[in-house]
Amino acid sequence: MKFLIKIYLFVFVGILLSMIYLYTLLYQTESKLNNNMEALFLKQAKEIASNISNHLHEYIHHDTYTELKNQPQLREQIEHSLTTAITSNYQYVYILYRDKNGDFHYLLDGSKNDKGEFGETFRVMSPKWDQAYDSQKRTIIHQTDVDILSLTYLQPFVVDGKTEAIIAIDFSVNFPQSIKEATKPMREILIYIFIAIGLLLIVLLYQIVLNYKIKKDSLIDPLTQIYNRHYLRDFLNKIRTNRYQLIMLDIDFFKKINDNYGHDAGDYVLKNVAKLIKNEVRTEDILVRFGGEEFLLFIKRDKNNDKLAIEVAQRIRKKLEKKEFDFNGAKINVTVSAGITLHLDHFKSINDAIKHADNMLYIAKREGRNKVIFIKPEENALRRNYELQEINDIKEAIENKDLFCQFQAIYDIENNYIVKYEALVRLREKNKTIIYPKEFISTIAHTAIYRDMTKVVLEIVLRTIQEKKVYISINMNFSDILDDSIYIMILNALQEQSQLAKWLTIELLEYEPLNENRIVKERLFEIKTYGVKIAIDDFGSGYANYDVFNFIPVDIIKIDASLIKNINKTKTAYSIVKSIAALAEELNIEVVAEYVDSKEILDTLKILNIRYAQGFYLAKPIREIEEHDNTF
Ligand code: GH3
Ligand code: MG
Ligand code: MG
Repeated sequence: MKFLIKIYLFVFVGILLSMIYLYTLLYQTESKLNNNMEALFLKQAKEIASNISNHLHEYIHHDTYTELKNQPQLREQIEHSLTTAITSNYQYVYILYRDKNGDFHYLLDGSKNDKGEFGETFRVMSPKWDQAYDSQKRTIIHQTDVDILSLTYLQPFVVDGKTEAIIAIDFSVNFPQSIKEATKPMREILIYIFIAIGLLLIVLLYQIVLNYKIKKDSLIDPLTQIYNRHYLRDFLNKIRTNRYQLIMLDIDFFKKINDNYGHDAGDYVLKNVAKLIKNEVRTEDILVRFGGEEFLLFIKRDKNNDKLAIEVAQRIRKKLEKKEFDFNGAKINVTVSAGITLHLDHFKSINDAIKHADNMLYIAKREGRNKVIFIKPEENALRRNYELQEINDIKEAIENKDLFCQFQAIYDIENNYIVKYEALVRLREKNKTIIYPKEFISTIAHTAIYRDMTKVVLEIVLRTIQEKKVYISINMNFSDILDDSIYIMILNALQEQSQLAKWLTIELLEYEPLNENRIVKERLFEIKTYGVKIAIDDFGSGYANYDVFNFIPVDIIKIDASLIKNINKTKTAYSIVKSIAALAEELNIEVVAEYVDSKEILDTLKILNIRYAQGFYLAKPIREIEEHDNTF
């Protein structure tokens, strides 16, 4: 773009200069021609005047005026010779004298028309007449008409050192005008060319501005009016990475704003968050809308402050935390999480540096959101690197389909047969070791990876039900149910394969008293209408929260491992299990005991009339379920 403007300026200045040059050239030619003409006239005039002067000297001896006055024939004779000098260009040739009063009078006049008579007064207009008379020097008087070259040549006639008269020759020719007329077409062509080029340049300039604007618009996000990803690509090609620090910002729980207040409110918040961020940074910092509600901020390095990006991110975080957005009366609060890359040049590529900021952002999300995370060069480096490595490995494993399920049988211990399996997610690492969920779930909780994982497990479970015709339990938590994409995936699967529904149980892993109870409740009821069963996992851990029965349509409760483990050891555990079993019977809810790892525990459960159990004593998780002859 700048290059185009340079060329444009270059052409513009070039044309302007050449026009000025052509114009001066024309002007110079004109005045040169005029000067030449003038020189020619002066040469001729000088000759004529000298001839007349010589002629006069032949007849005049002392007093010119008196001698001429007394000799009319002499006057006639000399006047005749003056007349011979008259041509169309030299229309007036005459001789004047000055009287005592300083007035000029005709002595002789060779003119054909308007002839001045002897003694007739001649009113001089220029002081040069007197100068010529007094100085006895040849003098030229220029007339000022621009179109006609008009000069008067004066030559004093001196007898015995005294100025007796002055010979005057008028030259007039409309030469300048003829030149002007001759050059007129050229002048006009020049003007036309100038106008044409001017118009062309205006059109060109308009095009350039238009192009520039279109290009600029295509680089600006229409909603937030900040740069978009197209710009980012250009920008990344241009920058020297060591000049910047990088902040990746993401609005926390933004989806809830859309869900609770509508998409317009979401847009409004997004726009104003962008504005707020923009106000917190300098003009040399670059803000890009990286994704839906994710921003990339390139902070120009400050040599004296290595932590500038951290300070800026914290400032933005705090400002946003305090800010309340008012959308049509709704008061909306948001927070942001930020991940930072302080040293872009420590990475192989700018993309790696961005990925690093993204990983930091994941950590900020996982550690509770409304946080700014960067690698502290000192003590935290090892831990963070380890976690990052982990996140990346998990991400990679999911992408490579190295995620799989093991299935643990749930027995009917009264009748001693398998009623169901619980799907347990596993990760196979690069070195083929198997990783268990408790080792990685907390690392990826609240990240997109977690969501992807849930989806993969759901697919595996549905496929296994289809293939093996067995009842399977899948683990989910509230946030899975609240996640639109997971919820929609469940509904789609149930609608497409409604015969699968009754084979599926959803085990809700955690009971969080969230504000979204209403949404979870509605969604669970909806899922249940297809025939899916709902189980409460780890029931009785901590304090059994009976409130759960008020809003979740519970079919099954799974008694927490800590109670089962201690069932034969402490009276409390035994009593709690017993009361849970009684409660379940009262509410017509099935009970499953987890973690049954001995015959003693199994026997106690039987005594307590608990019908279903699961644990190492009964069966370990297996990779493949044998095909059952159950029919759909
Ligand atoms: P987290 O704290 O983990 O970042 O949760 P979140 O809900 O903010 O993140 P998530 O990525 O789950 O959801 C982002 C949502 O932003 C999903 C999408 O519908 C919404 N979104 C993306 N672009 C726009 C937009 O231009 N306008 C509005 N109103 N919403 C948008
Ligand atoms: Mg977000
Ligand atoms: Mg997001």
